[in-house]
Order: sequence, then C-alpha cells, then structure tokens
Amino acid sequence: MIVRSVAELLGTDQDVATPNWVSRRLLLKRDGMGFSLHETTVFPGTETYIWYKHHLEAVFCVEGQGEVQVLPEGRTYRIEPGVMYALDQHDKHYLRAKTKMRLVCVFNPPLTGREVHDEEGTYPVVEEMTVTGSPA
Ligand code: 9YT
Repeated sequence: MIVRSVAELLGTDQDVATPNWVSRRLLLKRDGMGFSLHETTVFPGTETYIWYKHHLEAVFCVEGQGEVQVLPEGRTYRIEPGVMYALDQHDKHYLRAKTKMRLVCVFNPPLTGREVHDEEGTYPVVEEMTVTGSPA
C-alpha cells in the first residue's frame, strides 16, 4: 500500500510550480497504478490555455470558483466545489480561476514527473521503453 500526504511532498520533485498553478503529484507513473493523481492549486485571476493531446484528464474541484471554456466552440462551464470535468476528447480549453481553486486531477497515461505545459498547452508523450531479452 502507498500512503502519502501533500505535506510530505512540499519542496520535493513532486511539487511542481508554474506562474499559474502548483501541482503536488501524489502518484506518478513509477508508482505503477496506471494513472497519476495530483492536487493542483490554481492561482486566482489566472487564465491557462491547456491541450492535453497525449493524455486524458479528469478534474474534481474541492475548493474555489472558476470556469472552463472549451475550444473552439466556446461553451463555458462553471467550476465550483463538487463539480468534475473530464477531458475525454482531449479538449482544448481555457481554465480560468476566479478565486484560488484546489483541484484533484487524474491523468491517463500517468505523468512521469515534473511535466509543465509547453507552448501548445501540452504535456509530452512518454515513450514506453520495452526491454526484450537480456543484455548482451
Ligand atoms: C487542471 C489542470 O490541468 N491544471 C494544470 C496542472 C495539472 N493539473 C497538473 O499537472 O497537475
């Protein structure tokens, strides 16, 4: 069994900060669960463009107020405690935080470490390393 707290991750390599958000990565690929699990705090007044073209993400809001705007059609959903959104279509979107938001996020495939968004709003795909046979 794995038991971990956000408190024990602070200041470690599982504590990833950007100008718009900080992500405490409770479970990563190396934990072998098949998904990663994060607590993400989004800073108030920020707008983040996101496009997880290589990942699926589900987001459950436990604190704060904000919205998600799906692109290109532009539909906007209010996000508040108790609301979940799932990017099942690799949806491009804006995440806007009105107040500080605390979100529980699950990624499939799991993140491997310290990923942050590139200029496309994307996290890189992780190539699986297949080991066949034994070393020469
Ligand atoms: C909701 C969202 O995707 N925010 C960006 C950070 C991401 N959740 C992460 O890397 O933990």
